[in-house]
Amino acid sequence: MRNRGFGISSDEILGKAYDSKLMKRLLQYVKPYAKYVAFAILLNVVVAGLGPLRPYLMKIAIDEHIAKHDYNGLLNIVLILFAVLIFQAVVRYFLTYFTQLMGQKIIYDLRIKIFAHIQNLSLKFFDKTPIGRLVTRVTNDVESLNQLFSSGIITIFSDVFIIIWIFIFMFSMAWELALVTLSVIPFLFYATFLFRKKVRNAYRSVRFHLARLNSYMQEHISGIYIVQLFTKEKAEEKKFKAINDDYKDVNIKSIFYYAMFFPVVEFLSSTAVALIIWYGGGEAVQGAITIGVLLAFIQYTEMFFRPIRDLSEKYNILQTAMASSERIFKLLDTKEIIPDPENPKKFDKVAGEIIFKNVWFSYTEKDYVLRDISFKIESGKTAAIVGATGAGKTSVINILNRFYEIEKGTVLLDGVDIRKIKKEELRKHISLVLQDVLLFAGTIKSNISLNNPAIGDDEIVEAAKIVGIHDFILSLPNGYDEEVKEKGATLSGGQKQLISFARALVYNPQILILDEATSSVDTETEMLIQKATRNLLKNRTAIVIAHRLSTIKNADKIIVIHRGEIRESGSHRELLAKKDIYFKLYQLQYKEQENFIL
Ligand code: M5T
Ligand code: MG
Repeated sequence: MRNRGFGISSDEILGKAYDSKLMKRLLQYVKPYAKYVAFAILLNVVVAGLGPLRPYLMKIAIDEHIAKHDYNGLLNIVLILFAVLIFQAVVRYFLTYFTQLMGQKIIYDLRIKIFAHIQNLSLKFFDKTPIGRLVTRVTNDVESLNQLFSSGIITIFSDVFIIIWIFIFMFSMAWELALVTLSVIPFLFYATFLFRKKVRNAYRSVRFHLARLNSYMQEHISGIYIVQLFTKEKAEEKKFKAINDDYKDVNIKSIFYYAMFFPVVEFLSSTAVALIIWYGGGEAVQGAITIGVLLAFIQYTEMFFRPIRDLSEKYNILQTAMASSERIFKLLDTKEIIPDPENPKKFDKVAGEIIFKNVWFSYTEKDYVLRDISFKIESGKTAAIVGATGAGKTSVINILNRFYEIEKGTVLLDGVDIRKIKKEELRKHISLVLQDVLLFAGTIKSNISLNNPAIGDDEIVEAAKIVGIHDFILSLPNGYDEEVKEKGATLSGGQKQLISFARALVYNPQILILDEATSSVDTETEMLIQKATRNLLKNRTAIVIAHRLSTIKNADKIIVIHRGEIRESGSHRELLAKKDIYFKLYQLQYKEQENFIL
């Protein structure tokens, strides 16, 4: 299992609530939808303008018409009010629709960009990055940006606009009353300030514990086999319970601040209203202001507090989005990509000669896994690599495919340094059957062709016949269209291997690599494969890695690797004659087989 830490380090960062650099970068993704943004802002301004109009109309209705017993005039105002309400509803519909549409379009682009980027990263990156973290980038983080675009940023415009608008109405109606409303503002600012500070910390711990919960879940579900095998369910449940408890606690804590904040704002706004009734009521009694103005003020005061309360909510959206975008950009900035050359060498056809020249390589920059490896495989020949577990056999192949970059030395394909060949071109000529077979969710057919449209059905069937899995596939209820579950869960190890074998074949590569390709099939199947392989290897360059020496006896060259170094190489006969490592290995296995037979 690859390194799977708790994966919290980067999920935990909580930068500034507003970072102009990040915002500038984010806006790049909004740019293609500038028209939507302009439209949404326009609609927001309209909606914001319509709201404060209502108390004003009410004031006119009371002062000019009700107070003067003007029934017809009142009816007109009511009709206008009604029209305003309907108009407001329609505008709101468009507003919601367009902002959401814009948000979805932006994050759609972003998800594609992230996915494409992740796919091109070097395997070294995946060795140290938990999968869950990458999934979070494409899902949660992108989603919080959606919130920012669809409800955060744009509605801030309308909130600010509403506040300004209410100010104008209030001051033009009665500036003294306006000042009374504003008297509670300092308290409100203070409450908001405290709330933001507390919530920020709480939010940080919520994210931290959520990341913990996620990685724990992920690791246990992917390792469920082991958990059940060792009947660890109870113990794991206990550990989970502890993590779950922590998560619940921090959530409750953050809810506490919300639960406190909203009543406080409510209380302040009620206080402001009470002040208006007290002071404004006095004025009205003295005839300094009209009843209509008093009622309008009460409504304005209530209206005034709503966007302010919402602003703190938006502040959170902004903050979350900033943290998310920081993580997304960090991922997009990861340059752990194995570079393609500027002027790549093109091949019409490769002959398939492979040369390793003094190659040094390590996964961790500390211990060399391969030391000074040099060998040559002539085109069309078969080389076998043997050696103990962990000797470095798979690593040789990882390098040849340029999944990893070497530290020193050169690898040549037909005399050309593989760093001078585009990765795509290089890998086109190489087929690989791996130790761990990976099947994707799809059909048997799509797993053989990997959905390459250039590969026809007959080629797929032909390949399946050669590796001897055709009959098995036909015996399935849906034949080649039988569904394969994720990771090929419905197939046996050997069946999966044969399918991956057909996959390698169907691409008709000049170079074929088999890494333990025959290790998990029964003897009969193995013989079948061996027969097919012999045909297959004809006129191709091949590298075969197998623990069972009987399978590689016929190789043109056998390379013996021990702890990352080549200790011997030559044909089966030559190596046996040397009576050294290979000889011992062979004897050991030979004896084992004899024992087995006896
Ligand atoms: C050689 C280390 C591994 C071993 C050494 C694939 C891989 C290997 N290693 C890493 O650190 N990260 C990796 O992703 O490298 O490993 P190998 O080349 O896989 O050995 P092998 O193929 O000869 O072994 P086996 O068991 O397949 O016969 O020290 O830890
Ligand atoms: Mg291996």
